[in-house]
Amino acid sequence: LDRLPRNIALFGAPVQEGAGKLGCKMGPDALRVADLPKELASLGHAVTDHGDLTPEPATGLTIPGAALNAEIITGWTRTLDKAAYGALAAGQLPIFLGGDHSLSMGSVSGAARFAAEAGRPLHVLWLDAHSDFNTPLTSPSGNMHGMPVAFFCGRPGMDGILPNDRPLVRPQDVSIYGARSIDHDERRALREAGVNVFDMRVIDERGTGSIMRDILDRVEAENAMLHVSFDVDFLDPDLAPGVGTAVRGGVTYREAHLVMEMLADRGVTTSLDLVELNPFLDDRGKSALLVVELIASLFGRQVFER
Ligand code: HAR
Ligand code: MN
Ligand code: MN
Ligand code: MN
Repeated sequence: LDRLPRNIALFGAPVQEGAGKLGCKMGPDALRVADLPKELASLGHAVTDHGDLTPEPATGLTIPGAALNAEIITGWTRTLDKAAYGALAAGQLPIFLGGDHSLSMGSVSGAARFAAEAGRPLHVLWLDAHSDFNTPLTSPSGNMHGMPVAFFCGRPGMDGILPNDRPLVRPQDVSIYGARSIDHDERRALREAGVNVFDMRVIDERGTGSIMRDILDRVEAENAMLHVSFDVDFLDPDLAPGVGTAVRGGVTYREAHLVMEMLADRGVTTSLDLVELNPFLDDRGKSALLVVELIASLFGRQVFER
């Protein structure tokens, strides 16, 4: 087991323009109120909260198709790409407190840029009810929180947001875990690209332990870096109602803890997003508190030391 103390850098990313409902911009503060920094520190990690980032101004962009608020999201993507790269280059483990899931366009791209320079592959574990593999040409909504996986895998249609020759993530290095809402064109594109999709039916059938073991064995075998992107709607909405796009039939309390505990056992996580928490839709803070509890498991809290 690897439970070394980490140098954790927290960055708030109060972006909500990628989602169809307002409220995600309160996410970073809700996670702070739920005591995320203190929980991480109590596990022995060094924690620095860098406060909230602000998006660069970005204008003059033309994106064909439906991409709502594309200039604001572009600004955030450029800011977050730099923050992720900079933190990793400084030997830190960055945690991005969202904010909607469009923020991963930047955080994952920055991690991919760092990994490419370090000569290591970047794997992505995408914990989500959705697969977020739309482009402006396939999106039924135009909401950019449904597009980040497509963006960092280099699907066409989002030119100019970051340099087109940037390091990408290989689709076969992405594992989507917890999916139960995939659009028609998205499904075909995921299959053609070779993204690993663990939908709820596969999770029911195989169980969390077997799937996570396979994902983590591959990370270790390839000496890959691992970006974990935690969309709160991967959890069942009875447990975590504070999300804008709830889909029933989600991951249970124990399944979610087991995902985190197995990640902690391997110590392979190198960067993390906490996204889609919408405090306006929450029930007395219960979703924020559950996220903090799960992140404590990811960073080493155990029921019984082994
Ligand atoms: N697939 C739908 C769309 O693209 C819904 C996307 C909802 N996305 C999130 N993030 N909440 O996972 O519009
Ligand atoms: Mn998502
Ligand atoms: Mn989602
Ligand atoms: Mn989605």
